[in-house]
Amino acid sequence: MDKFHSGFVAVVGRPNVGKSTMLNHVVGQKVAIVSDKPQTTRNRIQCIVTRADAQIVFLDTPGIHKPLHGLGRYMVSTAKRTLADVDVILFVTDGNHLPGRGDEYIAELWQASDIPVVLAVNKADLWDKSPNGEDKEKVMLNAYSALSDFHAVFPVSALTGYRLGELVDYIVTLLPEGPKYYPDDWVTDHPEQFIIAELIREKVLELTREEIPHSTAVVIDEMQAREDRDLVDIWATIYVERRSQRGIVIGKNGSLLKQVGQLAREDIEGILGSQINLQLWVKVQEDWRNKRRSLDNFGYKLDR
Ligand SMILES: Nc1nc2c(ncn2[C@@H]2O[C@H](COP(=O)(O)OP(=O)(O)OP(=O)(O)O)[C@@H](O)[C@H]2O)c(=O)[nH]1
Ligand SMILES: [Mg+2]
Repeated sequence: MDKFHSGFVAVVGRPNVGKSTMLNHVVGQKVAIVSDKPQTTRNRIQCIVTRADAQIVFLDTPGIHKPLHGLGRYMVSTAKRTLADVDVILFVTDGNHLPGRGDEYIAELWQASDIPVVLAVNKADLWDKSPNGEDKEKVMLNAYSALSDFHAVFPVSALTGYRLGELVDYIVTLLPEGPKYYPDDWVTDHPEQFIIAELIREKVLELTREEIPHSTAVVIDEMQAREDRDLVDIWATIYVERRSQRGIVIGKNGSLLKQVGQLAREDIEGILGSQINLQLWVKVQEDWRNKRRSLDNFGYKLDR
């Protein structure tokens, strides 16, 4: 029998380039939340792909940026530390824009290591393929390839799935022989409560703007299955940083909070496979992004 291959792949890049979208597509399920706002992912999120010949554990990371507060420092540190102990690094970039200082900064992070780095230039679906269109593909691939010494370069689209299969096949060739770390049907090793809190946060991100998405944290207070019927009660609290934000998240007559609850409920029911009753509260935790104890309580805890 052929040998089984397995290993860990750090997925890094600037915020908003499509790392989480890509991993959800590869796994075939929403494991990591996604939004059109930068700095959506805050923790390292495992996305597990198991095939007959291999198991790949992708580690989705927060977009690397210049941090302005304690939460940002936690996020960037999480992303950087993920680079240390993996078999492959997958560098994801936005092929709709030329490389910037942020990409250059990230490409320097692995200069001293000998871990193979694969470049995925994402959002290829936005390239103009008309006969008279400029050859954006060539321009972007050349510009990003010049940032570092890459093992391979793939133009991909996380949205359509364009060439993602090839990318994954290639990554498998870089993995060592190894065991199956997780059972076949696992897509992540995060507890259900983590995913549920993230899905609620995703809906707040989707429905709000400016500072609110960044000021929001979600905590599951309690989760309990009813004994007499197929229903799970979930109590969760959405934390914001200021009173004015609380009003916005609740909305006129509670309308925005209701929308958050409805959208989140649909997603959560899909994951749990049972009906849920979701009760949401909104509370103010002043300036929590700069307070160590709040960061710890919300799960943004660095080993110090
Ligand atoms: N057109 C297009 N849009 C994409 C593609 N991949 C991702 N996006 C969009 O880009 C935005 C950011 O996607 P995310 O997956 O949240 O990006 P991320 O890199 O995980 O961002 P952070 O978690 O903030 O670091 C979303 O609006 C996605 O729909 C793609 O291949 N094509
Ligand atoms: Mg993300």
